[in-house]
Amino acid sequence: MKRIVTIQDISCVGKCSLTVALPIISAMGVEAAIIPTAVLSTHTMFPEFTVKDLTSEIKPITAHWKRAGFGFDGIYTGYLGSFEQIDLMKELFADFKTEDNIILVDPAMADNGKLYPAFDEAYAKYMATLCAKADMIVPNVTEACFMLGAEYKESYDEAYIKELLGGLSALGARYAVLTGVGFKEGKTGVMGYDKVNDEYFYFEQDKLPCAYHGTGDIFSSTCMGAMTLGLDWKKALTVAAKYTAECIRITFETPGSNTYGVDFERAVPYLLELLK
Ligand code: PXL
Repeated sequence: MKRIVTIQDISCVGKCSLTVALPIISAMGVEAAIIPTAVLSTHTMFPEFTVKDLTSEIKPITAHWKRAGFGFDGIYTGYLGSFEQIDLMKELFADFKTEDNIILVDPAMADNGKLYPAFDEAYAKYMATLCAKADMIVPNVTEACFMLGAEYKESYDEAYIKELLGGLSALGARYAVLTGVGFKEGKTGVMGYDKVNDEYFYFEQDKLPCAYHGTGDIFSSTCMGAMTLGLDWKKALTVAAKYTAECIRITFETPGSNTYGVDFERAVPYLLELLK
């Protein structure tokens, strides 16, 4: 069985980071080892939340894993909390990267033109140095702009997106992927660039008139699972985008659904269909 390790926070209520990565990756038939970087009562989009930082546990955990000889087919980082945690992830990559495994970095830290409450521009620039060490990176347009110091635009053309992809790709990862990319009214999608084959890929879907937190984490978790299962990168992006869209659709169409995260649980059968 394939095994990945994912390193991000646990937001106890909120359906993001580890509480979506674990169930999704497990449902895909991939073992998910975790390192929780912090425990929060909810994600940081709630008006109030508690945080217990777990940075001091990271090194002891990875040191034990090294002694035990554990290896991983995938390494996936999401929301992190500090410069120190970014540095620890660089060490973890150096310790557990092999020729065959894949490192996916989701620089989860911003959306809709704004950084999340816990972060500033210096953090975003530092996150770019972690992206440099990945095989695949999956920022949204906001995160890409903060990392590259580029102007954030709400409406744009393909040239703008390709320029951002060029900047991201120059950081180092083979696959640079931008999520939430729409060129037409009512459409959204994902666009990626594979620098080894000098190839772009765009997959577009209908955009629903709603937005939820945690959808980026659903996309990256699915993408990590699919890449680990050996799907071609374009197929992995397509599966991840379709599943994310279905989670959003199910949530949007159910009166009374929570707004803090999507009902990804109810779309798991659809995800498994996509993998057949
Ligand atoms: O990637 C979403 C996310 C994860 N973890 C925490 C968050 C958020 C988004 O706000 O606050 C703690």
